[in-house]
Amino acid sequence: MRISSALCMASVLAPAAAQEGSPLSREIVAGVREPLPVVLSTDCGTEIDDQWAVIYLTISPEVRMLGYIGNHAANGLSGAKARDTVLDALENRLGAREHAPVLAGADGPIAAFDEPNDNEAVRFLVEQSRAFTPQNRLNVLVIGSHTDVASAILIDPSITQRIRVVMMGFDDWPGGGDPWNVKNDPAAARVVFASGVPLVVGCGEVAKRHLSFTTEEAEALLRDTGPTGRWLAECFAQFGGRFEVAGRRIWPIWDVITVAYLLGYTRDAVHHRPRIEDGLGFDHSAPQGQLTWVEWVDEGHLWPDFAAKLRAWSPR
Ligand SMILES: [Ca+2]
Repeated sequence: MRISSALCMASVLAPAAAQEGSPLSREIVAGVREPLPVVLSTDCGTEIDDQWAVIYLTISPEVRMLGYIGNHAANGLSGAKARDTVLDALENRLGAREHAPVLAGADGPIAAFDEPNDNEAVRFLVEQSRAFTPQNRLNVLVIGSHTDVASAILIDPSITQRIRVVMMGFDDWPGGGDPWNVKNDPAAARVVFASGVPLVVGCGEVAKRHLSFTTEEAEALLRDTGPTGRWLAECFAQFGGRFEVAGRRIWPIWDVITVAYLLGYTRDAVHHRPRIEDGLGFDHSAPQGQLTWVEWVDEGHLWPDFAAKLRAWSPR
């Protein structure tokens, strides 16, 4: 897990092109539903995948971005650095002149199960949530640690009636385990699990199975999508991490599993909600409600949708 975005070249403009519709976008165009309100909590700058999620959400007409929160990670990433990396993706790489607020969240984990890390991003999240209801929830996408969403829950427990959390984390079902997002603040993840807030989990195993590319595959997807897509492909090529799977050298775009769920490109199952053990495995002996687990991603339609939106994007 290393920071690589700073090595990549800047980009500014992307050409317009015809845009294909996702299942959700067709519903929105048909007036069946409104764009989905989203606040993103991200450790952008940890790796290369958060930038894909930031950009995909921002260019999707199915989504109404209300804010972006940068949060800490174990490689020394601070809330402010994550915020600045989001701003770089939005303003320098995507060329967005107007965008939702981008705030710095916590610089480290919560100190205890009942001690929030109070900061401007947490207050922002609580305030944004006030416009929502149990029937019309704000989607909080968590693609870093849980510190800021857990702190919001601790400061105002009633927020669990106004948001749902869609997170990337854990290795797999039913084992649990986690190498990064949950590990970076296990107490915060336990707060979220215990709070009863509606919860969707996209795990590492499913992301690896459905959202992985070789360098050549990423290049092929993005080469004709304009400067933003070419920058993402360049970052992917420069990033050092690769798994060897069946003779292919691949790396997953982990965090996009949350965007895939939001846009309707996944299948999922409802399970009981386990407790998180000290070693981050799942304890199934005393469930605390339910959760939704993403089991499959329709990458055959997801990635063309992303590429079409990049081609259609005009900086604004
Ligand atoms: Ca991330």
